Amino acid sequence: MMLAAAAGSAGCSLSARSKIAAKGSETKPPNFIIIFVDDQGYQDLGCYGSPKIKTPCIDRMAAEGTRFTDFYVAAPICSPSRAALLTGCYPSRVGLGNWVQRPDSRLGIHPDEVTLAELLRQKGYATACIGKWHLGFLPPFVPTSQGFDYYFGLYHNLDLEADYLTDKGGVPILRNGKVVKRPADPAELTELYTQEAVRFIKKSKDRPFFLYLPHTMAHQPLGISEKFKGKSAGGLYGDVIECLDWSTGRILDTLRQLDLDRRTIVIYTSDNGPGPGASALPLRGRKLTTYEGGLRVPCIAWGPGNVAGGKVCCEMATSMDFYPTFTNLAGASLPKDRVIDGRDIGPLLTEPDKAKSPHDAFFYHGNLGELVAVRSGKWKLFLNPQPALYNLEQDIAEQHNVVRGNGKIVRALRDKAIAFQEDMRRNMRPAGQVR
Ligand SMILES: [Ca+2]
Repeated sequence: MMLAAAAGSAGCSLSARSKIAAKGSETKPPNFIIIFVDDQGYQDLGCYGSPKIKTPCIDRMAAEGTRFTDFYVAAPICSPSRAALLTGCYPSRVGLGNWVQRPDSRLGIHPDEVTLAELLRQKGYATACIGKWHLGFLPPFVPTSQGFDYYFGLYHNLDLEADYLTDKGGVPILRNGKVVKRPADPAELTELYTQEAVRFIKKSKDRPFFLYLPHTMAHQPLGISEKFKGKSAGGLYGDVIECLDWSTGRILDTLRQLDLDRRTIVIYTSDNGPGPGASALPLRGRKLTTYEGGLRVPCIAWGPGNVAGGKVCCEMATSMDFYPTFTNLAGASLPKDRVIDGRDIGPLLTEPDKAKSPHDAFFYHGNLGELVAVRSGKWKLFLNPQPALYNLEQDIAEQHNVVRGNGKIVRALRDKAIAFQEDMRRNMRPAGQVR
């Protein structure tokens, strides 16, 4: 068993509490909620072994659901990771591998891409994005142009980007494109988003819905309200995570109160690894790197009756997989005229003990979209500047380069990378661009 799988709290090793049952999921397709926090470290939840930060609501979510140890996002940086989640593709596939969408960016997801929100909306889902968008702010690229009926939040980051916008009054909070407040205060955002999310769930309770909740926290600059300030042993960052835990608990409680818990699948994960002050232990590296700490993130799937309870899944899965998985669960059809990199991980959600990863390989891209490494099974090969091979099963912290004596494995992994690049060259699509 991998170290991370053993590092959980007692709650995470509970035996299955809820047997898989079709009940409640027969008549209507399930609702989907993706809670996509920002820059959270692999270890920064109780159920992933945090020594200081307390997350009882998320730990309970893990105890009632399935916790992934080998879950990857498609980029170690915000915007490409979000593009991958919503298109089911590696960021380079859709022309968005390069850094983030800054306030001077003219790019966004191409209107010809069919986002997860668009696919679900075609099946009658109510769709909302509440939180940090970061995928372009020009009219064709905003959430309400990309399949979301409703949007509340920030198009931008609050760090350096705020400087670009200072002379305009800073980064605004928007509701469907209209300014609600300017500038946004990081201390208020988690609670505001939560309030909006609960309102959307209540309003949409009688129809299938998709809620995408990309929190602005825990990205710098951190902020926290008086209610949560100084509560965590993990400092300001700990306070921020404990507030995200509270928020997640509010959402799960709302689902239970409305009797939607058996009809809803909730995902909790992060867009990339941690920034300064957070921990990806036992992984090496952090945000912006292609060590495990940059792209391997916590991920919990919850949905009594739809997701196995009390399980830890050590199979490889990715954020691109929700696109085909949720599309299939909703009875919608995937676009057939293009490559989709995500795979249906439905079996990992329902039978994590038996099912195998649908991925032969995962490809690690850097923050400028460059292909850096490939993983297949337990082996990870860095391709440049010279090959470095790690056995992640024995060496989760990537400390021992075992490239010597493993020429056959190195060649096999390199072949996969070359084939992937060839395919990418043939089947990549442009970003949307406003000139
Ligand atoms: Ca991020």
